[in-house]
Amino acid sequence: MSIVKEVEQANTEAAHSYIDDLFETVQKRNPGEVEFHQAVKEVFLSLIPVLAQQPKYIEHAVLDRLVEPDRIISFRVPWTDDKGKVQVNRGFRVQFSNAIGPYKGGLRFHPSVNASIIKFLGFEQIFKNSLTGQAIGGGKGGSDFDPKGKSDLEIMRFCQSFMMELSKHIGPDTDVPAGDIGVGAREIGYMFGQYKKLVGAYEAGVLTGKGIGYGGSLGRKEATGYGAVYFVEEMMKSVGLGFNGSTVVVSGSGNVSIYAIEKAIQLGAKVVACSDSSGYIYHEAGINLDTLKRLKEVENRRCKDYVLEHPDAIYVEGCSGIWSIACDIALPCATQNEIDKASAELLVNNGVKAVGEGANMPSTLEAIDVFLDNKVLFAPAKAANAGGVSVSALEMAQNSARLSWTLEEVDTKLQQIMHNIYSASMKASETYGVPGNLVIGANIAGFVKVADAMIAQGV
Ligand code: NDP
Ligand code: 2IT
Repeated sequence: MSIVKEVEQANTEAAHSYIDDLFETVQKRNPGEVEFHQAVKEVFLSLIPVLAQQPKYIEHAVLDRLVEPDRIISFRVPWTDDKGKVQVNRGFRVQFSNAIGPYKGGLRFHPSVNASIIKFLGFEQIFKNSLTGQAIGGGKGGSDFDPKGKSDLEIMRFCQSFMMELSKHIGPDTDVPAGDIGVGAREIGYMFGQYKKLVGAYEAGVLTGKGIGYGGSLGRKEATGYGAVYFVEEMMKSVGLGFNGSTVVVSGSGNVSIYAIEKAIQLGAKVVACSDSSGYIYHEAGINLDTLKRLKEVENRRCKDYVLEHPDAIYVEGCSGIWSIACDIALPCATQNEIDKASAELLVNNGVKAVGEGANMPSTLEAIDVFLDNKVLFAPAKAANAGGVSVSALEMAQNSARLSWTLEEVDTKLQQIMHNIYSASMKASETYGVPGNLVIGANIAGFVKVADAMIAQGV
């Protein structure tokens, strides 16, 4: 064994034991936070090659610092429902890292929201945002508020109360929230209105995903779904495949799913299934996007109702069965851990060629292994769904410059950003000896920029 190899081997062992010890600390310090542990574990395992080659990251305790958020804000959100009854929810904002820019990341309103969920999302956002090449740090927030079945006025009162506290911690150069599950343009509008009133100034860049008429960016609504499809298309092109002529399954039927479906159809694919948390629809002839958009974006109805208008489609109760449908491309765009090992095996056995994660952490670690072991082209969330936050950063840029770009300008920039993310992730995978492994490549490419900034800025 050459001296170089021996040094490398020793460093790899050092990296392994550093990661093992630190992961144990993370588990002890954050008991029961299983989603946060999962997100940290994936990043840690991916970083072993770079830690082995660049011991400076261990010496400067970069990861020890990164797993501890700058701060976690947790607060009471009292509001009155339409019956005049007082309701209390819990709000969160986790400001993880501002090493390369103001904290940036969405707000999620869903009954499952807790510290673990917000921390996993905030931790991943650090690396995702770095990958975009834009100057944005990592953060995330939300509430266990359940928007389902709430009236418009209840949503407004909740958003106003949520912003009463959140407003103390955010600002265009401090922390810039946006949407996520359960938070779209309506909720951002109510929160922006309240923020404006509280600070007494028109700080357009404090939130992104705003309505087009008051500082929002054209193309933000479409950005995550379109971006994911652009990314998967480029990944598939590298082996002579693509969306054209492919059969696609997309889980979820919210913001990310709808625009992933739209772009996939535009590229010549047939999208045969989508879902909500109650069940999924299978339409062999191809999902009718006009119907789906009207049901979901205008009428706020359920997937089940789609078959009333398309009797040749079928509806099945329970959302996880969607992965039993044979497809060339699977785009999980609903929520975390929606594809487990068994679902991944089903997809592989049915011949899936590519998987693109539109949602955050939709595949369990075991599911990712199944895809990689079976040579399925796999586009990890931090890379594939970064289009949303990228256009959010473009919205911030437009707000600062007090101008608005056309849809074509924004879309061209989005395509370029997704291409850059793909190239950077591929390049990192090659540099660190795992060519084509985009999980490792994306994590390393995102990490290096943040880590170098942290070292440059001192402890
Ligand atoms: P939406 O609220 O618009 O839609 C969410 C969709 O997923 C709905 O169809 C919802 O069904 C379904 N869903 C949510 N939770 C569950 C669950 N626990 N089990 C099964 N289905 C569920 O959210 P988005 O489309 O904005 O977000 C979807 C995913 O994409 C999330 O993981 C989010 O973090 C991620 N993401 C979003 C970005 C954005 O710009 N919006 C950017 C990057 C990532 P139902 O209506 O029944 O609840
Ligand atoms: O997970 C995500 O990247 C988002 N929900 C979008 C965040 C943003 O700031 O646009």
